[in-house]
Amino acid sequence: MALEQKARVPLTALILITLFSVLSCQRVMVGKQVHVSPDEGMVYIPAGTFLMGSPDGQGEDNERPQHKVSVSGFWMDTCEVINRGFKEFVDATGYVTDAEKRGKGWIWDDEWKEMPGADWRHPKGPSTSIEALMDHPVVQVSWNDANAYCNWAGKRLPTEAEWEYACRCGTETHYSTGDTITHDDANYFGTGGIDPWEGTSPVGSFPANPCGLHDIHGNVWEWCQDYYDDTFYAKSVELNPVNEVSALYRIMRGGAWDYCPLGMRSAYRGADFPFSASDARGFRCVRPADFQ
Ligand SMILES: [Ca+2]
Repeated sequence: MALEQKARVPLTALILITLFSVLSCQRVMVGKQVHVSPDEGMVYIPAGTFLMGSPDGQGEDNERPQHKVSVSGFWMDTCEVINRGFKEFVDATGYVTDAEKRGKGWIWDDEWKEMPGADWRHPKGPSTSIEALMDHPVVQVSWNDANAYCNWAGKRLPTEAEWEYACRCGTETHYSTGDTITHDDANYFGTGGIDPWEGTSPVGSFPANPCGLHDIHGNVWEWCQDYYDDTFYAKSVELNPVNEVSALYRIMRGGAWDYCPLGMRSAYRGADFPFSASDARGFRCVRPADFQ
């Protein structure tokens, strides 16, 4: 976690080793006339090819070399998984999260600290609750927890390539909004524009990217399937790459409410231990196109 703390400072980031959608999302999707699955809250991302990572001279070392990647079509949650959805999972299965087992979770409170009693029901510690946050993304979930939820929902975590492909949605700029991003586009550190939130925001509070995905930049970090390897881009296959070689960290993408715009770039790669949970980490799931 010290690595994430370090990565909050934009220019130090060597590597950032450093359900169920709410109604607002469904309305936006219909308005954009995108494909909507029978399982509401997902959007179809058609197969295609894109340039993954950052070109020479841009981004972090671990974002290069920029390379061509082809991805098969898949369905993706339009929004990050919310507390209401995660509660359905826990109520149905009795699942106990890593933070609950460990009795603590990381929180941002002007500095990173490991808070006893922080878990998904108590995002910042025992005195806090999710009662008024049911449409906010679930946080204090580890990679293990996110993976368990997706499996229960008949889905899986996106690969890092699927995530970046869907985030870019045809764009080659730093963000899906262009080379800049503002508080009218996403929830990140501080407030301004249509972003009054010092913490998480209700999912779908900001415009979707061109593929119909909300909060793909900001709000909470999103766990991805891959193990983290800072040199993976130099050796990955072109079609549906995923790093399954065991390593210490798992990938997370997209930046969060506590983070600077740098970490929200489409190419930015975060990572942490698969058991680690914080009040800025969440996820969304995908489903293969041929899923029946
Ligand atoms: Ca904010």
